[in-house]
Amino acid sequence: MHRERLSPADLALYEKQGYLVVQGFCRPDEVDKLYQTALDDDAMRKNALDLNDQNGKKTRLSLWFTPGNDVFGYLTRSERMISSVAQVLDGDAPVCHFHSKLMQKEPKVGGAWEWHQDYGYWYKNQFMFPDKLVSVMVALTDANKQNGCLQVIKGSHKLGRVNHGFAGEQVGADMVMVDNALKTMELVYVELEVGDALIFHSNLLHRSEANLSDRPRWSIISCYNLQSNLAYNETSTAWKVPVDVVPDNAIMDWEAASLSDADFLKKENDPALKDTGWEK
Ligand SMILES: O=C(O)CCC(=O)C(=O)O
Repeated sequence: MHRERLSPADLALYEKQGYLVVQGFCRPDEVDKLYQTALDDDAMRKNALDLNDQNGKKTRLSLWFTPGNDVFGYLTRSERMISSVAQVLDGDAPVCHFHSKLMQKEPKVGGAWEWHQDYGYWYKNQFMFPDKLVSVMVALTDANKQNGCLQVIKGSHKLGRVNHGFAGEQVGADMVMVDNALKTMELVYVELEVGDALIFHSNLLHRSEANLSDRPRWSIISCYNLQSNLAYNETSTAWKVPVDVVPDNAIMDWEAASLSDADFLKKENDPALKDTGWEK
């Protein structure tokens, strides 16, 4: 059994708001190593996909499924990560890693994300239980209003799944429901400092604006599932494989592989991406 990282108050906040910020989740030296790897690793760059927002700005991401023996694998498999995720998912099945993505929102050109719930996408993969899916965003650079930090509607995970259709080339939530939600629920700009983590429920409505600043906004978002939560329409397999947990010091102390063997998402290999506007 892992050490419990989140307090009862943290868990109560997650349950009430649909999200939780954990300050200083990663130390500065760990973030430096992760960010440098993100910049330097050829595989990460070659496997980046561009997604157009409604204004034609491009949001860039690299997405892979199986967490490996690279520094990102060590972060996503770390004891601190998996114990926190196990606490919020609150079940008796092991935690599995669905996928991770490096979000690369470049100065002036990094595009917006329309309002959506992650489960708006994952429902199409036929995952059964949205409560058993969670995302963890770790800030590799500061994220603030100027560079297009994440915005959330506090408590919106309690709405249940909202219909999603296409918004530009992205999948977006039904704006009637979003506007209704905004009449009574609070819109929060989740500003993060380097190394902070945002843990958020798969039904939390969120979006982000374009990065119009002259600073990059990079982060890694890792998504987790409980093994008992079956997906009936998902071709990747990591989502049902228990994470092989590594100690927290692996990021700094263990020898790290490159991401060249990672199973990156490729548009041409994934029928689910056909016609969705994903560009290699
Ligand atoms: O990083 C962002 O700005 C938004 C990402 C997002 O909404 C998502 O990955 O679901």
